[in-house]
Amino acid sequence: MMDSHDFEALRDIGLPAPLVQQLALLPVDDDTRPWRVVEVQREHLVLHDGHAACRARAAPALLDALLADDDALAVGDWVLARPEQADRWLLVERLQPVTQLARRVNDGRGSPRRQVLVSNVDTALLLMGLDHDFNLRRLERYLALVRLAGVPAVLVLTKADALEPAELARRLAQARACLPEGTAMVALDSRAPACTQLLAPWAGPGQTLVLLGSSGAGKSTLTNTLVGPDRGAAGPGTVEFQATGPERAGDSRGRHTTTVRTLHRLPNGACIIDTPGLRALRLDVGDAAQLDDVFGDILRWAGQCRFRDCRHLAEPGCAVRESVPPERLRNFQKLQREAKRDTMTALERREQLAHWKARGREGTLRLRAKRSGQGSGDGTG
Ligand SMILES: Nc1nc2c(ncn2[C@@H]2O[C@H](COP(=O)(O)OP(=O)(O)OP(=O)(O)O)[C@@H](O)[C@H]2O)c(=O)[nH]1
Ligand SMILES: [Mg+2]
Ligand SMILES: [Zn+2]
Repeated sequence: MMDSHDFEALRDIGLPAPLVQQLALLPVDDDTRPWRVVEVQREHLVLHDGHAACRARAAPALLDALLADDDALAVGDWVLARPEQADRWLLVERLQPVTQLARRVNDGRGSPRRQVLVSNVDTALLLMGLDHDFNLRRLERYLALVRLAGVPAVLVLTKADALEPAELARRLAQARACLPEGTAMVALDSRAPACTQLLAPWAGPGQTLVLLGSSGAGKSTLTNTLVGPDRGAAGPGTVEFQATGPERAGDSRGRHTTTVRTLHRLPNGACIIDTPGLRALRLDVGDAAQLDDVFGDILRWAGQCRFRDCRHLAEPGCAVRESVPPERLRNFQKLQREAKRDTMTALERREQLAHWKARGREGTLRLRAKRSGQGSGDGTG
């Protein structure tokens, strides 16, 4: 077992109590030590132990075992590694994450694969620009992502400096209406030092935050602001300055400036993970019913629909359609369809395909019959 000194340094970079217990139970020899994954590159990983960083590669057996479970290493993970070469470590074990944010991505072979975005985060800051980036349907998707992972979210509306007061108030009210009860919301200028104060309630010592949002929302700008100008004094951690994207004339959409997820330390002992803007966010829903929890208002109104099995499409007496904004309802139904498609088994998928093909054939036959019917009608009439 490791001495308490090491635990203290690890706690400094966010090691939570349940994982301290997991670590204490693992057989650790003199060489094998606990680390946190602070960066995942295609060819290597960067680990940190609270004192210093090192490069590592993952043991193939570990990668295979994770892959078999639809799982993968991610920034924020706690791992065990031992020295392999002078300047490289071998990652041999991954501790079971307390939380994991994941999406589904198409791997080009039909069924979408689960991709882990980050592990072991206490709070997700969902960044959305109050400018052209402002999109409530996308916000609902992000809210669902974090809710499915059981991670509390804070909506951070950036570029508050760019709006007239009346327009600002209107957008704040719209965003507020989309948030589940109890979800906090702040509006700020990511470049302003005041961000540190505004986000302090979620950035206490030992806390890990992740920044999520589309490209250009201001994630790297906010990371730099929170890490502060005194980067060296922030102590160990990846303290490189995060490159930020240029401001574009006409619109302020980003250009995918950040390409990898990286964990940074804040001066007060919290950790923050900067991420690249996601081009597509397909939810990783195990069961479509899980979405009910994200759209709690829809579920509540559904209890008052006239028909018990109301699908809120065209049924009379539908309380949901009367009370929920139509775009929100459509988004909910779209996410449900996606989730159902993703959770279909290969057999169900084949059956559905066969069904549609048969419908297509029937349609063609009907069309032909109609045409030939018309043809004969012409001849006799
Ligand atoms: N006026 C204003 N500009 C901002 C604010 N936040 C970010 N910006 C600008 O928006 C541009 C994009 O910001 P980034 O921090 O690079 O965006 P990002 O979310 O990291 O984008 P990706 O790395 O591409 O995912 C930069 O030019 C920032 O200076 C803000 O609150 N107000
Ligand atoms: Mg960035
Ligand atoms: Zn209904």
